[in-house]
Amino acid sequence: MPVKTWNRQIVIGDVHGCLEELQQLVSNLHLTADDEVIFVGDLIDKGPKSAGVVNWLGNISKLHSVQLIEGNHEERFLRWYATLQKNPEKAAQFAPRQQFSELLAELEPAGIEILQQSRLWYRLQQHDYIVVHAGVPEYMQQLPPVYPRDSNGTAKARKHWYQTQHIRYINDEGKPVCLEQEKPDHHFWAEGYDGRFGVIIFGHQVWPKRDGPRRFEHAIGVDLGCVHGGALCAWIMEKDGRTSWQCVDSMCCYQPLHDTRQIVTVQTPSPDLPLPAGEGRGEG
Ligand SMILES: [Mn+2]
Repeated sequence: MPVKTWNRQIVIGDVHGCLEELQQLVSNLHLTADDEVIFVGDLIDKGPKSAGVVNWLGNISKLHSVQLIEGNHEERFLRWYATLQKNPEKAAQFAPRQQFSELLAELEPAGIEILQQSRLWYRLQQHDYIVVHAGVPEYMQQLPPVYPRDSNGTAKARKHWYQTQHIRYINDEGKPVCLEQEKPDHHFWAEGYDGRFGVIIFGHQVWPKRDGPRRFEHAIGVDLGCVHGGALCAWIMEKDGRTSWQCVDSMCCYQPLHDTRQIVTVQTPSPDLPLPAGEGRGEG
């Protein structure tokens, strides 16, 4: 089957239940049948309307081409949901099972369906870009299978799957470190990424909204912390390779960012890095 030539491919950052902001952003984008929208993952949790976001997406995916990357929050929910169907007793031991039950009760079939179709990564076929939720560690030589539940076979594939959904900092041995255990000599994964899989568009890590999407040499972070009072960001790739971005400011801070380490100061200043050809600033 020939690959469709998209007029625009649009990557939207972590929504975390911010339905009104999402609807405003998508309305501002004036989507046509020649646009494809890719969600970087973490549609749910933290914010006010997780089920509303998923149901709304389930519905617009009937009108538009929508791809959903599985974030760590979707992964947790889908793991609970799969367990619930096979072994309800075991599912009852999951941590926020009450929250998951409430979400499930509100989800429409189209919403569950779109969550179950989510994938680990997506390649923008016309361009050398891929979208993942969190990133890739330096040691990873090959991307894991596109559909995470195909990774059941090997422990290595499962580890790689987990890393693409969780990675933030890397130690001097090139190994990912947990959120609570960073030290000053650890670096953010995208600082050392050599572009082996193409330019990576990622979410998961919150960047200050005033600067727009955070650029690295071979990666761009698009989570501007909407649920934390920042902005919801759309990064846009045009057919001819030009890029831009648009944002909608958060209507309120639904969840304060207690852990200031989640807004990181990366030592490498991004303005010194070469921008991809034709890179342009969008409206803020
Ligand atoms: Mn995340």
